[in-house]
Amino acid sequence: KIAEATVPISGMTCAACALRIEKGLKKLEGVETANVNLALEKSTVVYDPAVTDLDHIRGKIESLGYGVAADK
Ligand code: 9UX
Repeated sequence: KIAEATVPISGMTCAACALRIEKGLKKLEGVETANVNLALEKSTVVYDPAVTDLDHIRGKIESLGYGVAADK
């Protein structure tokens, strides 16, 4: 069963930031697709919970240099 999560992201300052994060997330094993909204400071990630989880997804965003807020 595929899951979809909304993950808030802080620290994005230009459109290329959003694209960097999208590309990074899509490279994560288990991530089907990822969309990052710069204006709304959030991402929507569709993933297979049997393969990856929110900890991995958040960790990837942080490793790229951005912040991840708590779940809303
Ligand atoms: Mo834009 Mo973001 O020049 O890491 S790519 S600020």
